Amino acid sequence: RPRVLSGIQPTADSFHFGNYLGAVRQYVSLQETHDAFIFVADLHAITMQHDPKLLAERTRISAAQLIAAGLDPARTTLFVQSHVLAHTQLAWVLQCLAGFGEARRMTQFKDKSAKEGEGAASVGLFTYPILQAADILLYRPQYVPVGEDQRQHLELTRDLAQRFNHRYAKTFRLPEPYILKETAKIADLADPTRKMSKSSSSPAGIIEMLDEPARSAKKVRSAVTDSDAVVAYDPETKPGVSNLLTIFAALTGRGVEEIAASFEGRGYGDLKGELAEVVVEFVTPFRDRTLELLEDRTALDAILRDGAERAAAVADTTLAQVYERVGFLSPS
Ligand code: AQP
Repeated sequence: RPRVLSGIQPTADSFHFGNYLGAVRQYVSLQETHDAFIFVADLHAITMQHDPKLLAERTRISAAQLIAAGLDPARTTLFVQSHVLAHTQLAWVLQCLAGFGEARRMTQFKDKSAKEGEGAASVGLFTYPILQAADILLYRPQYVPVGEDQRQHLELTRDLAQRFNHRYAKTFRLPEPYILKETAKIADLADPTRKMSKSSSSPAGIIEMLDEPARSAKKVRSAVTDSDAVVAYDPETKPGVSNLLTIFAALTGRGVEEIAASFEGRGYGDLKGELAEVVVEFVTPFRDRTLELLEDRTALDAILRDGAERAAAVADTTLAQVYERVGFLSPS
């Protein structure tokens, strides 16, 4: 079975629809046909200022949401990034291979550091894509399911893998991004020209999977659209309506054109009303299941412990090869 790997950060109390539709849903469907490794990226979560009292809890909440979304920990190796030490160890080797200039070109760093000013951003935020490259390369996956915003980081990962293979010996597989066109970029409901994002969306722009379903329904009903009142799919000229149709299609398994056609002669109010119902039907059981999983922390922690053991068995083998090829003296 081909292998896939991906991670998600525990930086909020809930995943949002962008995380779910852009990434998590693909993890769940890919586990049917692939050997899947999915981790909660807690090391990445400290690259920006964070509250240590919340991090462990959010890590558990993230794992519970992944299981509630349909990940089966018996089939998928589900683990916490900081539990597998090889991630930071390989990251160091890759940092020594990466150019300062190429790391500087990463647009996510530019965007995220712009808020506080580059000087105030952590070095960890700067080297984040290199840790991400280590996360991926350790497991030698064929595919990495992500949203469009991660494409550039995947390119860097491939460049570093190629450089290592060329400089030392063929060690890493070059992974391909697995990006589903339809849901690659879920837009902010209040500002549909931007992506839905936990750090930059306003509360009205983001649907959180664990929010009160009635609140999410209200956000859908107040989503920003446009003034021509024709339900049609055209992301260029009608980003708001098209985003609603994208979410509608993803949650129902229907096509955007077919949904748009079913609203012929009706207005945006009808589209929003029906989508609000679809959203409530979808998030209610998801939320119940997540809360139920969080009630048994011992069971959840045991799943993560088992996942970390399975992950470390793979990661440590790769790291040992890397250390040897780089020329480190073996401690034994
Ligand atoms: N709006 C989105 N549309 C589609 N996919 C998205 N992803 C995030 N936003 C969208 C995908 O979700 C996965 C997990 O993301 P992450 O945990 O790395 O968080 P992120 O990318 O940092 O998520 P945010 O909300 O965008 O956070 P900020 O605002 O901090 O940047 C990834 O595969 C991502 O592509």
